[in-house]
Amino acid sequence: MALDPRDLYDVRSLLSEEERAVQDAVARFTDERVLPIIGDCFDQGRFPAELIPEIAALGVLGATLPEEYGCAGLNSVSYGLICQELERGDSGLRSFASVQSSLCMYPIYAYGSEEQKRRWLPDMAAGRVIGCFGLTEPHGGSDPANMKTHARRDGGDWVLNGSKMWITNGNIADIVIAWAQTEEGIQGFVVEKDFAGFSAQEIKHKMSLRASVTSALYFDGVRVPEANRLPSVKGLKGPLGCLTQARYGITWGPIGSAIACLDEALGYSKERMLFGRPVAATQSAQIKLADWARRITAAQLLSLQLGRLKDAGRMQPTQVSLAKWNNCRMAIDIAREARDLLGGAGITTEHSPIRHALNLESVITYEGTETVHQLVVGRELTGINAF
Ligand code: TGC
Ligand code: FAD
Repeated sequence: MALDPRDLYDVRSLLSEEERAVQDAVARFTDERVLPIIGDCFDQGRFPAELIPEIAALGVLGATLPEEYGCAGLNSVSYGLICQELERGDSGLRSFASVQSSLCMYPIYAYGSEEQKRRWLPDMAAGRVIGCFGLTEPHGGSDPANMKTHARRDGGDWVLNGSKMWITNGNIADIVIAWAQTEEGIQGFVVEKDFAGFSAQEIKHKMSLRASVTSALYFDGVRVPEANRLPSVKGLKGPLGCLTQARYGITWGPIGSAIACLDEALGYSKERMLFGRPVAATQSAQIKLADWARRITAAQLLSLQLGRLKDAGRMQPTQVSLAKWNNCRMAIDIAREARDLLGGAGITTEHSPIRHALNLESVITYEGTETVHQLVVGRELTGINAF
């Protein structure tokens, strides 16, 4: 029996029926609704916001949160498969879903009051309220402990001043999960877009994640009621706890990008006739294709085991760092090499590898750069903090 080039080790046989059904539903959405338009969206620098209601209807937003808040109550492996299938379409769509689910709905769920959960989560699951996550600041995203944005108490309210940089969804968001330094340490606030003194400015001229909105956020004396402070966490572990959730999903996403590139280069190299034979008949092309399949297979097994550990409540941040580092590196290398195998045709958005390669420049940078994750693993092994 021929093996599936997208899944040489039949990892799919390790999935439950529900996990397969989730994967199939999102795969269908990507094939039918994303792939036909995404090259143009990337060209035009446009996030396809018209797809948000369909994404929400698939149960993607806040997928792992409980049904009592309007969410799908899926397990972490299903959430990973969602990320993989969305990113097979484009990293921008997976980014949208990661930010909404892991960086905005998760902190409201994990650190918010019951009232905050009931107020925001059902509307966020339905895509009626969009969130963004403001942690990174212009002077250095890798070191969020050096946070300048601050909030001070003023009567029953808080007053926020500062700015955030490189914020996904910034200009389309109804709420910001904004992290600010306070006298009691870093705290999270839900800033609503029409609060006086808040503004967002879209970042233009991006060569990466062009089908995604990225913004700078400004807080100029923004008055935030106490009811919008996330009460159950203080300190850097608040935002870092959200990053662990999002980074977990990002270990799966680039597998989708890499599969898209393998698929496309495989098809192209079988058709492209050079020196009287298909490019796929050359040893150098086959070695490349085989090497990509090897790296994709390893990444699939890594993320699946990570997901099983997460569902068993045993996942550690260092394990997430290793998988985020490995899988982003795997995917960006494959996307670049697939672009090469397509020759000149590989430089336009008619084919996906260059789009994926450019997107992955962001994916390997955000949610902790490759260096940050290497140093997290190094710290775990040696017990020495080299940051
Ligand atoms: P450190 O001393 O290690 O830790 C401070 C406190 O946090 C706890 N902690 C974590 N908790 C949960 N998950 C993690 N991954 C955690 N890592 C640390 C830790 O236990 C401690 O708690 P406590 O109770 O003892 O206070 O902090 P550090 O300053 O040494 O951290 C170093 C470092 C470099 C690892 C950290 O600063 C870091 O991860 N930097 C990278 C920042 C980053 O990834 N930013 C991402 C911004 S969001 C984004 O990019 C969204 S893109 C989304 C999209 O579009 O898809
Ligand atoms: P810097 O931290 O300035 O890093 C510069 C270089 O220094 C990197 O190569 C880094 O690896 C290296 N470096 C850092 N520390 C060390 C060290 N100790 N030793 C050696 N080298 C080191 N942030 C949010 O808060 N919310 C979002 O929604 C969001 N979305 C994003 C979307 C996009 C498209 C992009 C590009 C970024 C987004 N980010 C977001 C920001 C992202 O998390 C940061 O870009 C990332 O954390 C790196 O921070 P920086 O860009 O300031 O780089």
